[in-house]
Amino acid sequence: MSLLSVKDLIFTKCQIIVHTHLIDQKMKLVIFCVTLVAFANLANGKVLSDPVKSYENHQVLRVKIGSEEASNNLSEIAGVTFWNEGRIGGYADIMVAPKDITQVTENLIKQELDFSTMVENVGDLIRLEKVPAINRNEKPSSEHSMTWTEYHEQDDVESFLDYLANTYDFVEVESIGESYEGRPMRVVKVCKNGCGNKPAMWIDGGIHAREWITPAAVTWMMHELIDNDADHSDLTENLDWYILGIVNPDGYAYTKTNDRLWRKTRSPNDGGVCSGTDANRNWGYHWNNGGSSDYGCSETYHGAEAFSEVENRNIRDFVSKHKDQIKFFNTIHSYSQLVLLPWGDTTDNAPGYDKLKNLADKSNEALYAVHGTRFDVGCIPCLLYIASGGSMDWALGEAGIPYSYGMELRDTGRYGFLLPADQIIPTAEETWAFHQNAARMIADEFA
Ligand code: 0X9
Ligand code: ZN
Ligand code: ZN
Repeated sequence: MSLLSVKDLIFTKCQIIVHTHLIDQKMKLVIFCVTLVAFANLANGKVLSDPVKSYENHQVLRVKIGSEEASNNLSEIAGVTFWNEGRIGGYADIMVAPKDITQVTENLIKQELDFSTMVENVGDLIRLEKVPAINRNEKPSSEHSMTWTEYHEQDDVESFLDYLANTYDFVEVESIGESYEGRPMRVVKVCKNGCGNKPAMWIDGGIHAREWITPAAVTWMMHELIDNDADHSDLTENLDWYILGIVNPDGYAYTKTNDRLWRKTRSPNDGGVCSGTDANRNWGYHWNNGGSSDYGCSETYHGAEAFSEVENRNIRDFVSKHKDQIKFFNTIHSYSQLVLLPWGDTTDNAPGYDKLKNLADKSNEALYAVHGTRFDVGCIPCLLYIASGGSMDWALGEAGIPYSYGMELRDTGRYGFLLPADQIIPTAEETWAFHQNAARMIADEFA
């Protein structure tokens, strides 16, 4: 028996054990089992050859941000990596390596910053996230390798896109170019009687590599929209849909192979030691106007110039070509449970604010009705922080798309970017309810 099958055997056995135990025992068992699998991998030589960044015993702390001074003090403490910068009057989530915990907590106390521990060990959550959810009612398709009970690689997503295009005559897949490292970027186009004759919806996920729930939820919505078209055919009769599951495929691949918490693209920064631009600071509308960094190693590096990133240019060119048709634009992130309205660089109301807000509020009610998940609606700096060069600002300000949003999906920080796989479907269901309502309002206004 090969070592790989030893690993698979342990995994299968462990899953059976897990499912037959009480809920409060489940987490411990899962961790135990996944550790066993990790040992099997080690014996297999896998871990030895993979330069995977370890987050063993890294902690996430939630820090109260009472004032601008508190926020500045926090960002100057060495050893602090932000998961969420937070807004004044809210909370920041910071990750700290085990070697820095003592020094960071001493500093927080010295600065009189209140904090609590959100995640004891990021390594545990990374292992937990690999555990597939129990598949209750849908059997995996024989025609593609995508499911929504675990997180998948891009190849599985692409096989699903091929299946959609080959199965439905009202679905086309259009290549809009390649990523920096040459991965495909393919938009699913859902158009009955040909594209271009109706108001259109744009949805994208995965601009930030580590926000794994977003390609998962966006591809599930493709499945719901298309495979279950008969349940809500008005949505495809009255509208065209353009959907991109993974905006940043290089970063996404890198989170699978090297660093689970990578955020940026993977293009090199000239002369620098660090790679990657924050693709959500690289759009050419009020680019580099606050809340982004000149420093190539920063998580919010805005790039050498607006649209330095090929991924951004590919989307810009596609969306620009259809800008008169596209009425709704939503770029999907995680985490924090927010519906974000433009702008990112000012708290001034965007043009059409009342209508933007009304559509978001109504659609948020539909979202809430599904699983009782609470999202807040508001402008980016109103709920988070100043962030210029984001895609939704470009979509409204430059492309003139009237209903432009960003969404931050589950959760509010218990798992953060590392949402367990059994939350993929519920998250996708509520996000879909938001879009279904939004689509009907767009159709009412424009169709
Ligand atoms: O900082 C960001 O780019 C977004 N938050 S995240 O934690 N996902 O990185 C917030 C910016 C708001 N823009 C959009 N959500 N489009
Ligand atoms: Zn994001
Ligand atoms: Zn459900």
